[in-house]
Amino acid sequence: MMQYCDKAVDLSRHEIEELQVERLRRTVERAQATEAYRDRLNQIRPSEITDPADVRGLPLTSKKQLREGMPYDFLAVPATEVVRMHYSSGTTGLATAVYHTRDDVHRWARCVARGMLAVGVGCEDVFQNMMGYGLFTGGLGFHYASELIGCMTIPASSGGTRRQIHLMQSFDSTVLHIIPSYALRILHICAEDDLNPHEAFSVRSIFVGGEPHSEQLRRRIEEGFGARVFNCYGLSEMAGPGVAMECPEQTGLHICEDHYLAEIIDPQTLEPVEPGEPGELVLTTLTREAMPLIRYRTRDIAHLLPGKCPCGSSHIRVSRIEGRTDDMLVVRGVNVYPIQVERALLDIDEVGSNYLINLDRPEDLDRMTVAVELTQHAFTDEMRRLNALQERIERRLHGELDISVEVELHEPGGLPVADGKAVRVIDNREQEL
Ligand code: DLL
Repeated sequence: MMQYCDKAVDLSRHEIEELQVERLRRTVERAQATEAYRDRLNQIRPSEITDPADVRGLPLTSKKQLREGMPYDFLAVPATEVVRMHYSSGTTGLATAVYHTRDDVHRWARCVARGMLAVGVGCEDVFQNMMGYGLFTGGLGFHYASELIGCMTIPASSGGTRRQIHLMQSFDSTVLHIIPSYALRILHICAEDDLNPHEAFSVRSIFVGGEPHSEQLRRRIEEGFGARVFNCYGLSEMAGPGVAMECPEQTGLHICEDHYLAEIIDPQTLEPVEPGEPGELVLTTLTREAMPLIRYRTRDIAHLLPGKCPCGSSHIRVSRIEGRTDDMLVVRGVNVYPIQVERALLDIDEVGSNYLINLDRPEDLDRMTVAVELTQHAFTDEMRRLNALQERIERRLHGELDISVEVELHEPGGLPVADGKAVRVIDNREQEL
């Protein structure tokens, strides 16, 4: 089979910026035709946009506005041109729909394919897609890309862990796409079944994304499978996976800058942060026809990594997602991000593959309890050592978070596992007020 190739990956900085200006003008024109943006953009003359930074003169778009504009206020094409919709469940509030024309679907596939090609995926690969197919974008987003490249594509979807393992063994899957917390679940089942993934599987590359995860979690998956793990970022509002993906250097994720214009703003002042500083990632679609979005506030916290990557690509890199503006917990007045808990826990060898943060408020005082699964080996240790381990984990969490935390130790597999994205926090404080 002829290898699919993507020329946009070689664009120079100058070429990228030229394209961005041209496409931003076109995006504003398209948006001006929608109910949602008509009034908000009526002062803007697209021809006066001469630099990508001019995007800052345009209004921001929030999830709340998307919700208010449901079902069709953001639609920029006649309904007959829409070939697909996805629906983002969202952990907070009502879901929102995103629409695509046929070309939108193709462009989305090309963004994902670019990231897959960058790390060496080719038509000889067997690609097992363990992300949910359906309204969630993780499954279909990679499916079309992998077929474009010419991989034999296994649309395994999520769940059914032993069937997944059976498929990996039967068809010698070489590339996986998986929610990171679910990858640990697979490793856990392998351990239960006495299966050594290094010997049983032929996997060499794994794409993970869809939920926040730490570098420590990536390393655990890499070691467990004996494969390289590449981070892939995206959100339904921007199509889905493929907004930004890691290259073999693994020093940040390259944004497909010919399709998305990225900014980082201070979520409080809404002003741009200093280059390289963390803040809220704001994205503008540059090529989407059906549903152009201008300066969409992702609520994801990250920083941009200016400068050329050793891989040669001029597409700017964004850091791993460091948290969300809406997942910050305030515990006894201290700001805590769930990802900090993960970082601290997974540095400890005895900690297994799952954890859960519980918050409640007995006697009007916030209490944070972290339920931690241990490895089989650690869990069967004598009581005295388990007590010492519990104290060690509590001290480590205190060091990372600056608040005292109670730790409960659980046996491997003892905590609930979600079918899709992991549920890491149960906050019962509101009900108790
Ligand atoms: O999760 C799209 C996706 C699927 C991306 C599969 C990558 C792989 P949503 O369901 O709309 O779309 O959720 C988007 O998930 O705003 C982030 O908070 C989080 N997220 C997605 N990818 C990553 C990642 C998909 N690589 C929300 N690292 C986003 C951290 C991620 N968080």
